Amino acid sequence: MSSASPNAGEEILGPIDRVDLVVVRLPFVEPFGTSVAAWAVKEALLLRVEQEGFQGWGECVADPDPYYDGETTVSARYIITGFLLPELDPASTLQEALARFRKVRGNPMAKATVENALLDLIARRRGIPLHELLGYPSRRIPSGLSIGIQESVEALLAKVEEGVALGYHRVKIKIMRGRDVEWVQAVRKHFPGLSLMVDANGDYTLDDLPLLSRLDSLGLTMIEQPLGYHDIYQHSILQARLSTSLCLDESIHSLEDAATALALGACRVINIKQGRVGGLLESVRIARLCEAQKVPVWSGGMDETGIGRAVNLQLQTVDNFRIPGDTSETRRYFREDIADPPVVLGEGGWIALPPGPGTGVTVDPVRLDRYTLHRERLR
Ligand code: OSB
Ligand code: MG
Repeated sequence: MSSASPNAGEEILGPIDRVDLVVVRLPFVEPFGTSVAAWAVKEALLLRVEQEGFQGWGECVADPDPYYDGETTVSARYIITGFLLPELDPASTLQEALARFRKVRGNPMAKATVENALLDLIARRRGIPLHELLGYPSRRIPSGLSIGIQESVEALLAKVEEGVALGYHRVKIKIMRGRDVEWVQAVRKHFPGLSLMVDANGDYTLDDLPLLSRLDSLGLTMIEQPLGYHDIYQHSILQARLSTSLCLDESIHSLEDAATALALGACRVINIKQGRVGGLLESVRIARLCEAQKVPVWSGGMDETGIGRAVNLQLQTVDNFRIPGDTSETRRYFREDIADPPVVLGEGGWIALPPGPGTGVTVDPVRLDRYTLHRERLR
């Protein structure tokens, strides 16, 4: 196992010359739906920090609505401007700044936005890629598709077919009450050997055990977040009743949550969304805790623009991110994106990290302008 660079957080931050918040809204190629809601556009809060000509970008994974998580673009702006940025002291290190963030309870998505922007800036001024700053060598990244709720079984089969043809390493399909067992059975029947999983985004309860048991015989690699979005304990009861691995997403907001889930046997896999757990450094800690207990992790997506998508790629160089995540091509979501290069599948469905310092992507100012809803200069 490589060791996370002990000095990733030991850089003196120095004075930040400029800080901007930008809200972008990009149309999706097609709406993306979960059991909870459907989104037709990607609206995201971006944080840009500039120092001596170097830029760092952070993309907040919160939506404008609280339908995935309680944090929103508006709450994140409030926390970032009112409580996180004021804690940044030019004379302190990143680690010291993050330690001061601890007095701000919750709000991991807001914290991750600031941490991402600063890590990107630090990596760029050092002239190294983000994965190197974290202490991990480059490697090729497996691909994975997340298919939103579809209108019919036929539509779902067509989407799966398309993903398989493109060479995705695994397919995840969203399920919800009324669109579950029969739908998954149909996919399994047509694609017997496919690495297939489902994500319920918390749509079921323990009363649904008979239904969930029917999913258990379909050879799924895992069932993601079947029960309540904040629950760990009931998942431990369900996991004991199923042979298929459960994977927690929404319920895990920190290293402590992950430790609780593992101790209770609530899941055998964890979906790490770096934004949901408060940033890359907490993600690395969770990945290591899981590795020590032989629990695999994977990188979850929040249908990010090119900025967040690149961060998720960099994170997957960390040991224990061995299984495919929600890591799909940019063009599945956006006809046009704000950062280059786009994520594309290469030979065998593998994805190459973009070369270059920081996240490896560059924000295009013209396209950024085109999709900007509003911006504010904070410094
Ligand atoms: O539950 O994993 C989820 C997207 C938005 C909200 C919740 C989820 C998702 C995804 C990831 O499934 C989609 C992607 O980034 O490809
Ligand atoms: Mg999920």
